[in-house]
Amino acid sequence: MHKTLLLVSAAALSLPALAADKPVFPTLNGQPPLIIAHRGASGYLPDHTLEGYAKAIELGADFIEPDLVMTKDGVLIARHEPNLKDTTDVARRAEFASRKRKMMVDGVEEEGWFASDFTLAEIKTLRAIQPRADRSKAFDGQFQIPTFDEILALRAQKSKETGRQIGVYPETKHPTYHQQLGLSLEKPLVALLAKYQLNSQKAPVFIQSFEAANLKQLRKLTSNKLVYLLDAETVRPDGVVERKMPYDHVLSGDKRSYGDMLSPANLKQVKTFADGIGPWKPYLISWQAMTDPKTGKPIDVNGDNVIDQRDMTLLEANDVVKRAHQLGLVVHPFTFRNEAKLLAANFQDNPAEEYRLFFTLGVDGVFSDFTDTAVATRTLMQMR
Ligand SMILES: [Ca+2]
Ligand SMILES: [Ca+2]
Repeated sequence: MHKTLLLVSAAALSLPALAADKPVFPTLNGQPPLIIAHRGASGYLPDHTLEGYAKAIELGADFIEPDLVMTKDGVLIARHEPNLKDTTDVARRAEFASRKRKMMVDGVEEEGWFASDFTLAEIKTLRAIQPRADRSKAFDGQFQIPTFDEILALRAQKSKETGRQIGVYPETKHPTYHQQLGLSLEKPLVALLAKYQLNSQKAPVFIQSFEAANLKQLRKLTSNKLVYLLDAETVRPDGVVERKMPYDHVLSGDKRSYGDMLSPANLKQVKTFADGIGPWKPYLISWQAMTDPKTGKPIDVNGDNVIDQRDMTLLEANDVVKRAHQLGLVVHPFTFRNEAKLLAANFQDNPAEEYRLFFTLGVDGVFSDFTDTAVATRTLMQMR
């Protein structure tokens, strides 16, 4: 066991060196990478609130990132899931007890309270709560659920106040599910962007989706830039990223997984309907566990009695960023977080090292829960 520990601490020191002859940020346009405030300032305040987005802007975010679902009366609101049970106080509201039910979301049965069963007026009586057990609950019950309209108004106001053009990076959540409910997200989304003069290719906007079919629909409705998100189930102990099927592919009988979409031929196809990709981090730099040769199970390398990211070591970066850039696609991986248990052994509990590695690789932006850490690391690298 001691030998294993020695091996890992040696590996932990081996982050790629910065080559002096290379640009600091080898992005597609040569500009520093964008800091995208994932769900607002979600490391500090409950996800998807006006207060959270305002805080992220204050911390220096280039873009704020609302996830969009729809109310019963057809209003776009910001929530990570159509199911309100984990991010609002709906479960504690006696007046809504009878709304609890089961629904199929992308082929998976869920129980809870669904946005599509509530009017906007009802949604406005709810308050946001922190969904992650390891983050502060101090702000639970204080903030309302914002509409996309309110978010765009905040963006306009903050752009004026700060003199920076704050970008907006809306995601269509479960677009097929919403279409099947008769609550399509696309046209209201495009109309609201137009209301705020953001409906052009040059506007500081990226629209993102986990469904290629949805991006193809959007391409016909808008000239805004589009980003194809690539999810996965997990990373196996040997570093292979586990297959996950996009729901639109499941419905159309397309056998390609998200990972398959990164092959040279498929990435060329992605370029026909998107301006960029938003891959889960291991699609660019994977990691592996040290395994027990007898059981094949991961070993608790740092000896803290839990197996987590700190027991994983990074593999070499692959060529996805390079190939995407050759096609003219930007690359915005997700999600960067400060918590030590979410950082591979190589980063030695320092989230700045993770940003540094991905910025050096040439990513064009990062989805971050901690805008301040991302901005600070980018600033330090610029001063090199
Ligand atoms: Ca999102
Ligand atoms: Ca451990």
